[in-house]
Amino acid sequence: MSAHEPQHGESVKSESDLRLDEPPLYRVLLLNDDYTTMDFVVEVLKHVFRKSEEQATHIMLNVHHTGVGVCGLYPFEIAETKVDMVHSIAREKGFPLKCTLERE
Ligand code: TYC
Repeated sequence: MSAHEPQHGESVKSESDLRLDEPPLYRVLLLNDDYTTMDFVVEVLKHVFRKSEEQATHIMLNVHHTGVGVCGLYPFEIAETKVDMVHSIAREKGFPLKCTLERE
């Protein structure tokens, strides 16, 4: 009997077994640029990524200072949709704001 086997008939899954039940997650990364306004980035983080004003401001300033920042972790199709939403609303307002995906 392995160390991971339950003792009294109950079913216990190891962390690696649990991972098999879940979809892989993707980080949505926001990239800095010199033209998009800080206010617009905060609005995007609030509306597309459901961040509070405080969280959104924190993420925006992190991107502004380091060049890149994490907006959230999502299954692939949701992450991809959010990237498309950011590009679409930024283009609408004439901002070059860019967003990318990265496997967790
Ligand atoms: N660097 C921009 C400015 O000074 C602000 C900014 C922050 C732009 C985050 C993009 O993802 C970004 N207006």
